[in-house]
Amino acid sequence: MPSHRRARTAARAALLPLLPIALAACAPRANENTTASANGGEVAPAATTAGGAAAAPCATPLETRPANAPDQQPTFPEQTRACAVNSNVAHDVQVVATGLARPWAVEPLPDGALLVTEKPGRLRVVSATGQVGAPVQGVPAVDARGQGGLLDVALSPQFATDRTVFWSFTEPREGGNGTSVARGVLSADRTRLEQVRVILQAKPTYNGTMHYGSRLAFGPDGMLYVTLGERSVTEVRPQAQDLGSHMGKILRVRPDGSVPNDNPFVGRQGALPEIWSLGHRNVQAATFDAQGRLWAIEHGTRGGDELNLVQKGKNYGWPIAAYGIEYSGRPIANSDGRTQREGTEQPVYYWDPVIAPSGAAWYTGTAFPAWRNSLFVGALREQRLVRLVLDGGRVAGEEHLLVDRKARIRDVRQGADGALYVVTDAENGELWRIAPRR
Ligand SMILES: [Ca+2]
Repeated sequence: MPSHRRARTAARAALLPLLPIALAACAPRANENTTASANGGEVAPAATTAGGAAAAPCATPLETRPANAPDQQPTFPEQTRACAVNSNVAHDVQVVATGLARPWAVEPLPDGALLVTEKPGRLRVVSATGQVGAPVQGVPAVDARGQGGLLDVALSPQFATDRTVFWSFTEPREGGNGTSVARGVLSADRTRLEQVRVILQAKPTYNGTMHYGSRLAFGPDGMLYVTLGERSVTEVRPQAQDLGSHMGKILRVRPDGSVPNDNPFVGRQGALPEIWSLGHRNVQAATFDAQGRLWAIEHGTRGGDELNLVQKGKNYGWPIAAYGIEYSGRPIANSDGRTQREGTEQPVYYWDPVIAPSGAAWYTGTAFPAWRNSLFVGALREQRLVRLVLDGGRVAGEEHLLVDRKARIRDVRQGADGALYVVTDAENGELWRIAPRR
């Protein structure tokens, strides 16, 4: 958005003489009682410090509530509490379908129908007019206890010709369970999956019910990226730093599950070759932008939900460097309270207080010109759809949509019609279509 960038630069230049005042107003504690700007689409200038502790990002941040972790500071000003933006986009929310059991993912099909996973283990086709089909046959059994179940679903990049579907799920195994990925061919009548086979099994098997990840995203390189969790509990979370475990990793495999030769840890003694990046907590969003870059969002502890730009072989810190505090209120056990550590990457953005992010999509459609190149993120705990505006690799603005609906948003995807599709996390979950107001 060049015009937007110009406006921002001009605004920053105009405000330069006021910078000391802005800095004073931007001390993080002072933000708690300020009112977010509710009008104007402009992004206010970011405050920067001349060395020393980083300032809060913005004089009018959207988030003004007390932090979960009040003692932590961002590493750079735009890393948290972005400026409030208001796109003033008139949109309608159409309830396409109801009665979906804990829907976890929505994946638009080319003809306007949608695939929806239900966490208890069912995959359904919902027609463009909202008819919910019977469960698609051929889905292997899942362990649906706790956070487990049938999770993400993705179409093959060649779906138009190979009709192949990929899905992630909590696989019941000897001694516990684990995140696995399967593929199958959707029958022409869309009633069953054929030639089903599991192509990836995250190791090791563990006997728990939390932090499975998992989103699936195909990159422009044709590879399948799989996000995972670290199974949450203190005894296993250090495996997020262990290249001999898939826990807390993002993996990259060919569509048949085999390992590409150019993965970063191929040939390293003791390393699992599927690993693309490490040091993640529980990654439930993954989406490629128009430049082919992978963005992933993970659940943090209190005060530590993260947006990361995921790069080959990089370490994203968990649990040895992380924002947030333990649910007990203590510093994160394995990090000694450190938010930075050499050899680990900083998140592009973090939410404090947390929103509990799940599902994300870069918007590239034409139905909402004002939303082009925005990153949409579903929020469970905060029950809204978050829109992030990025500028130069930093978050320049944040807007919250669908707030009045008070629903946990589990996934968001863009349809072929340029509308956004959302599923809500509930026993009686819903599928919504967000389209321009007519
Ligand atoms: Ca991190």
